[in-house]
Amino acid sequence: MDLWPDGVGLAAKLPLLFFLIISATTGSVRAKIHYQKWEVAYQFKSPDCFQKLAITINGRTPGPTIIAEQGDTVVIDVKNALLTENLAIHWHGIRQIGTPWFDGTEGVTQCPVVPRDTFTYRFVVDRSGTYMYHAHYEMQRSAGLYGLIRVLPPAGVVEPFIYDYDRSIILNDWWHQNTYEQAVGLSSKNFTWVGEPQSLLINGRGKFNCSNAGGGVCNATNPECSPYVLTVIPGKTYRLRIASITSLSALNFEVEGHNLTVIAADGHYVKPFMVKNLNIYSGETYSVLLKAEQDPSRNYWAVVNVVSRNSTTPTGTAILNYYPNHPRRLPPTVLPTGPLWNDTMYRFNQSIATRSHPDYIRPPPTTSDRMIILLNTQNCIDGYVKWAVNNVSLNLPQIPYLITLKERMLHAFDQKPAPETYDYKNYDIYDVQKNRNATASTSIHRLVFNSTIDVILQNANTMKRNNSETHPWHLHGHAFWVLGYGMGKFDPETDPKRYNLVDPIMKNTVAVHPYGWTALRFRADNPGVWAFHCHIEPHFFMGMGVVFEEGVDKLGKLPVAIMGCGESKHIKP
Ligand SMILES: *[C@@H]1O[C@H](CO)[C@@H](O)[C@H](O)[C@H]1NC(C)=O
Ligand SMILES: *[C@@H]1O[C@H](CO)[C@@H](O)[C@H](O)[C@H]1NC(C)=O
Ligand SMILES: *[C@@H]1O[C@H](CO)[C@@H](O)[C@H](O)[C@H]1NC(C)=O
Ligand SMILES: *[C@@H]1O[C@H](CO)[C@@H](O)[C@H](O)[C@H]1NC(C)=O
Ligand SMILES: *[C@@H]1O[C@H](CO)[C@@H](O)[C@H](O)[C@H]1NC(C)=O
Ligand SMILES: *[C@@H]1O[C@H](CO)[C@@H](O)[C@H](O)[C@H]1NC(C)=O
Ligand SMILES: *[C@@H]1O[C@H](CO)[C@@H](O)[C@H](O)[C@H]1NC(C)=O
Ligand SMILES: *[C@@H]1O[C@H](CO)[C@@H](O)[C@H](O)[C@H]1NC(C)=O
Ligand SMILES: *[C@@H]1O[C@H](CO)[C@@H](O)[C@H](O)[C@H]1NC(C)=O
Ligand SMILES: *[C@@H]1O[C@H](CO)[C@@H](O)[C@H](O)[C@H]1NC(C)=O
Ligand SMILES: *[C@@H]1O[C@H](CO)[C@@H](O)[C@H](O)[C@H]1NC(C)=O
Ligand SMILES: [Cu+2]
Repeated sequence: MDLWPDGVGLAAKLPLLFFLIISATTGSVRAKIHYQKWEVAYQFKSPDCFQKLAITINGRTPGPTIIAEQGDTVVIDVKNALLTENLAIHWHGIRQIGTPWFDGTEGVTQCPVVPRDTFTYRFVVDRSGTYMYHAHYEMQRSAGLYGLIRVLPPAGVVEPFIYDYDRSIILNDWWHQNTYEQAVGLSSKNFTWVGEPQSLLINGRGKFNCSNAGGGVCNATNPECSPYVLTVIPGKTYRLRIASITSLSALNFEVEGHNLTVIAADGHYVKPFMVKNLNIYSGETYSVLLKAEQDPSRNYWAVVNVVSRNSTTPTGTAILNYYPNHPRRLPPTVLPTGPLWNDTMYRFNQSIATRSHPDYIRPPPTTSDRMIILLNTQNCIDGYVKWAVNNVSLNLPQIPYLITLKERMLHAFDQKPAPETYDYKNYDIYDVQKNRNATASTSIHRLVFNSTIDVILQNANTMKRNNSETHPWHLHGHAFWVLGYGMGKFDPETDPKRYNLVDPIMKNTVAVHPYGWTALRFRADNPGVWAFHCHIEPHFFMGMGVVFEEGVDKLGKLPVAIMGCGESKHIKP
């Protein structure tokens, strides 16, 4: 009953046999090319029973799952059929080694794809794991352009866990207002917040209460909004690849009556640990194992609840169906409500429990060359509400950085280096900022190629008294080591002494908890220009991000396809 062809993993049940079969053929195995043709268009959809325009890929939202093997090449011809809207698609978690121009980040690595144009993304999936793709142009992601990328290990490589079946679960939040209503509200002097999402979607399906639909078209029996059903065979073990692409919400996933064993995060194997509830932030992926060993005479709820915000959004539901029960038979129980939304320590604990699997530790460099401390604050600029990092709110330039840096069009953005720390001795992270005025800039951080960079994310109070939010930060082009988390203000003298240099997990997205800090380390060894930003769509839209440049001089000629906006249209190929 899965939405997509699934079922890899039977072979993993018999690792020895699997290994023998594959190793006999390894000599002839070649990296494959996976080609897809996508048409991106608006269509009326009812993912939560309420009809609205959604961005679809070949008529679907979520879009098709890309399944490839480590080392394969993925080629996607994307036709922009949005009629009146530009487009760019980011391959979240794919490092784009050697192809920074196909990262799909409008304003950073490419000009947008204009209506009627076709843009071809071509990249290697160099690491097994669960990844995502989504729009990276203004607030387009929340209109429905998203999907999963599943990269399998090379043939013959056995993973450090055993399961029978492999299933994917992608989580999202959903508004009935269109993306423009939200974007205009955020970018007006009369700041207007769209409010909490109407629904949470599990594999693109939610359930809005149609009695509250006002004048909108809402049909509770529309098959598009029938809940996702995960059918399990009693006694079998399921690998669930859970991904969150939410625009706003931090989520908590649970399957009633079943514990989950966390085995992977963002494409890296985790030292297994068991949870009843899994916290997952936008931009993260986790693999968990679920054993179907409860009373098989009934079905169970699989649910998501919002955490970290005092949300009004109802629980998102799916059904865990024990075969041969009827898949639509509702569980006899009330919906699980998840942990308390404000239980920060509970979520903090999951973060620190996430360590590298002992057999797969990639030791981090023991020292770093540079420490960048990024204070996240909510600010005002000329009467507009913004988010800022060290008092600078990121404005994307008209011409993408990759083009201007490579072509040395240095007038095209602010050449002053972005600030790499704040006045941490005097700044009170627990209080509303006394002077909320910040500045907006296109400035970036230029990194010495192949140097080791530490980034400390420092959280603080927002403009509202006694309020600090969770921000999941996502780094393009890299995986980083997560060296530590703390509550309160990071102390650059003492806290680095407590870093975990033994078994840190590597990730591409990590949360900074309310009033807390998170320390991460990466090597600037991937020539290109890379966004590092809060994955909450409205936060990035309001400036919560920075940009890193490294080794751009080592890149060959840029593809002409990424150019065409502003002055870049005059560049001769
Ligand atoms: C501000 O925006 C809200 C919501 O869009 C609207 O109801 C209100 O009239 C606006 N106020 C002003 C002063 O424009
Ligand atoms: C749907 O909303 C109506 C009106 O607010 C309410 O009476 C009803 O109980 C709701 N149904 C469910 C399933 O929550
Ligand atoms: C709701 O959807 C069902 C299934 O597609 C259809 O049979 C029914 O006529 C629809 N109801 C309305 C009021 O459109
Ligand atoms: C889940 O794990 C907890 C803690 O180890 C244990 O007490 C509980 O019995 C387990 N529940 C199930 C359904 O296995
Ligand atoms: C959470 O929201 C509810 C209303 O939705 C409100 O009654 C409650 O006071 C809020 N709690 C906090 C801690 O803000
Ligand atoms: C969370 O909010 C509830 C009220 O909604 C309150 O009773 C509780 O003390 C709060 N817990 C924490 C950890 O702040
Ligand atoms: C967090 O972990 C600590 C140490 O293991 C434990 O004492 C505490 O109860 C946990 N807190 C929550 C809220 O889970
Ligand atoms: C903040 O900037 C506004 C102009 O946007 C100005 O009127 C105000 O005086 C500034 N506030 C402070 C405390 O400097
Ligand atoms: C931001 O800039 C304002 C105005 O210059 C200043 O008062 C404030 O202290 C700065 N905040 C930070 C975090 O640097
Ligand atoms: C990058 O640095 C590492 C560690 O110092 C070194 O082993 C590697 O050769 C360097 N790579 C390049 C391309 O300079
Ligand atoms: C708000 O935080 C301050 C400390 O910064 C604390 O003294 C106060 O009690 C808090 N107020 C509420 C309503 O929690
Ligand atoms: Cu954020």
